[in-house]
Amino acid sequence: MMWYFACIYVLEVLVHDCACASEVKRASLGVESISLNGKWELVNSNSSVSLSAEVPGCVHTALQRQGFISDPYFRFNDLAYRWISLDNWTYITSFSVPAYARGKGRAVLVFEGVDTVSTISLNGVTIGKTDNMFRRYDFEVTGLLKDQDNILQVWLMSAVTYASQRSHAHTQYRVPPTCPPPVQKGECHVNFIRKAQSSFSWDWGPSFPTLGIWKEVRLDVFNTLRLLSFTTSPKYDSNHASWQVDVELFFDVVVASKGTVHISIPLLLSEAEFQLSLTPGESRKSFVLQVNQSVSVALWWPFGHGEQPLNNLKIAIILGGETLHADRWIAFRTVELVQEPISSSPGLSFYFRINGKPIFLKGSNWIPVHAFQDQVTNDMITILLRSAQKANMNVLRVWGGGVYEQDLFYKLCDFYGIMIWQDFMFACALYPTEKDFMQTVREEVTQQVRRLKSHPSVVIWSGNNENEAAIATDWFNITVAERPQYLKDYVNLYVENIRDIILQEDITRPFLASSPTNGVETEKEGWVAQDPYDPHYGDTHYYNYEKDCLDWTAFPRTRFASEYGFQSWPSFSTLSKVSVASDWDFSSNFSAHRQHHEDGNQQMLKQAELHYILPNSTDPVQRYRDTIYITQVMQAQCVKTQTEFYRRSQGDIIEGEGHTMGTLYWQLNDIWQGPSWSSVEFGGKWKMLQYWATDFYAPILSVGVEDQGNLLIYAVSESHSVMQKVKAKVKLHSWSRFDAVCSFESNLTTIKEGGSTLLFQCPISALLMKCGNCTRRSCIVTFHLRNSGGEMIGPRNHMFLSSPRHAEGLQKPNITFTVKESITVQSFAVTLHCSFPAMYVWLDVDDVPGHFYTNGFLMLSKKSTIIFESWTPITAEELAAKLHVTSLRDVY
Ligand code: BMA
Repeated sequence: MMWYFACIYVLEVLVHDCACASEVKRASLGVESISLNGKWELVNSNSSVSLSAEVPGCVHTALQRQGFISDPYFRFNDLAYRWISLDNWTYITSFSVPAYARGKGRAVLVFEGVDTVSTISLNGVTIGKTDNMFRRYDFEVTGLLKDQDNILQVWLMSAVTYASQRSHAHTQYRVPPTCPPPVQKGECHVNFIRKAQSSFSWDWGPSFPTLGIWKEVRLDVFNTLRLLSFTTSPKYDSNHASWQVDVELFFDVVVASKGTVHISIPLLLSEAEFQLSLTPGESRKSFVLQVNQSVSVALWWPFGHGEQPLNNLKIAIILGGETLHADRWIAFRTVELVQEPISSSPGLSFYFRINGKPIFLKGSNWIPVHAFQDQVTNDMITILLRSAQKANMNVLRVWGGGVYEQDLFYKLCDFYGIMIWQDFMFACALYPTEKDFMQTVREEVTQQVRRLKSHPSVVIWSGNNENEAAIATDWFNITVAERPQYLKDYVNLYVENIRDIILQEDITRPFLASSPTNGVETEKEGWVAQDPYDPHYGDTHYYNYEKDCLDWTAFPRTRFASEYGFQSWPSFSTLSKVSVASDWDFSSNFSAHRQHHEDGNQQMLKQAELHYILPNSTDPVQRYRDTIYITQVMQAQCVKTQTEFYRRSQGDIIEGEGHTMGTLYWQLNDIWQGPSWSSVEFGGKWKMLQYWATDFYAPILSVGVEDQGNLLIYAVSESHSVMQKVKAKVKLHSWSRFDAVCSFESNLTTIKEGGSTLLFQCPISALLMKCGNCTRRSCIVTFHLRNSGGEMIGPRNHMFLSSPRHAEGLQKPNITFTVKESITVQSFAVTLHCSFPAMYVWLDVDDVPGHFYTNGFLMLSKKSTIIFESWTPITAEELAAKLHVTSLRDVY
């Protein structure tokens, strides 16, 4: 499995992390923890299925591991195993409690995460119920414990049945949508349960409404008190040019106590001591540590803009001669979301200022890594985040239809400089607002904000995904008479409750009620704007599969593109793990089954066909592989064109639109092996888009466009200070020969910081006239930037003068290759030879984990060497045996 081999990366981080782990150390202050993780018993409702099951875990994983079912991701198994989620299941364990632990004054059973609806009993006594997978639950069990054979039972109700019952009990008015579209083959009423909304199916994922105990379970016993959690919020005082850190400690107190709290940041020579006085019950204590002004504080920057220094903040709580220690990484940075008038444009700006500097956000959207969250490994998270950073991303949006990610995710983002746009988990639906629903949501939001707010990577909270748009643009056929009720519920949930909690818990970050939204304009309009997609305000989501994606004039020149994208199919090696030979056809039942987006397969082919000749091999498997390839070419080219348009629009205001300051394409990762908008496949393999993102997200970039018959070449830079002089080198290449037909260069021009600068402009007709026999069809334009010293700056780029499907002179390139070990460990030099220029040369090493330095490239010389970095030990011969090379002209 590809994921497995990322451990080298995890090690790098864990070594970094172990010096100051952020966990509260429990075995102090008399708090003892007994872990109840491990093997439990699991039975279904009529006891016809009984097995042992790992906790943390879920029913599907247990059934698979014990051989009751095969891989749920295989072929049509999502349908075959639907029964699992329609049944109710009970987890049972028994445990002993040593005398010293039973002697403690308080005993609390802590469930870090139950998925989702359960009734929990200990020794036959019901101790509590759960209804929200995003919450931690603490149940008082003092006096209920025996020395041996304590029986703990967690009865889990089918999430599907529960959601349906709740929806039917909601009789006053409907809360749409009822069911997902049939193409998703999912379950109904997911908006009635606080569970990953995509677990009932999504347009990129299967329906696996899991049941389980997905996070750890333990018994905490203590006499005096326990520390529940603590948070740290660095704040900058611009008047005094100084930093302070607000520290909050959350206690569960049994016996009134007095003592002291010592807080320090050793590296910054900053410390302070505070008196602590606690009375029984839950208690929240706030302290402010002033950072020593004589020490200079190194700021945390998003990736590409500076370093990510992390400082260890230590806490010692001294009570009655005992000391409780806790520590965590903290970092210093400020974040502002700037929404202010822009000259010559109606509306408002929408951009992030980090440490006082405007930052263009480059990244993508993050969805759940697996349908079975207990199977998500550190390696999977690490591979994906490393992949994002390697592609020059500085932001990811944790999308609201999945889960709040695990701690490691946010720690790695702190470490890598990846900013997080954090949605709350509500998506593409309206939600009920009954008292118990709201109560559980309030607890969820409070807990999650307290868990995540200490991470510098988190830069914004956002209430939901597309629910403002759903009301504004009437996705659910709501009548005029019904509308006020839904508006009221919307404001109640996201504003009066979620925003209200944010204002109490964390005012150091901006909050948006939804995405897309018009920001402050939405607020003015009563929290549901007339048109949340208005390009003059806030962020937008934009999808159009029918229009020619190479026509940049069709894209809305938005302030901030938080979603846009195109689907593609994952590679053959990824798909073949969950399919059989008869599935390997684009018109097979399997191909239709895995496609959860209405007309998705047709849309991909139609878009591809605008510019490429569709694969026509007579060998059906070859044609299937080639079709996968062409969908990846189309996706990479479409997302590239749109992203370059947005990056180029950073400094522009054209007809009142522009000043684009963010691009997060939909979507980084996949939940299973199926067609989707992702750039990284399930298993961690990079699609062509991921390779191309490395280039279109480069810090300095050349962008070429055709505008009214002119070729324009821009330099786009995100740098704040380095004013560089660059020139564009432009070449025309014929498809039929290796040497450039002619070349041009622009004047040396100073490029604008944080914007785009036009370097080269020429009518295409004039260009072609100067280039011998070149026509729009027979030649392609390539270009790159050079600085005054002649060094190349940023990646090479290219532009077509006509559709590649009309390329004249393009011939089968007859690519051959050799593979040699290179000087660095586990990297290999793949040398390619071709007899004609080749377009979109794609190197595929099957399921060998690793990545190439570049891929999906133009090969305009006879020989080219590409490095492959392997994440697993492999020999050059083995790699060569797995290597498969395709180019555009090879598929027809
Ligand atoms: C957006 C997202 C997701 C969806 C994607 C592709 O609307 O928020 O809901 O998966 O589009 O359709």
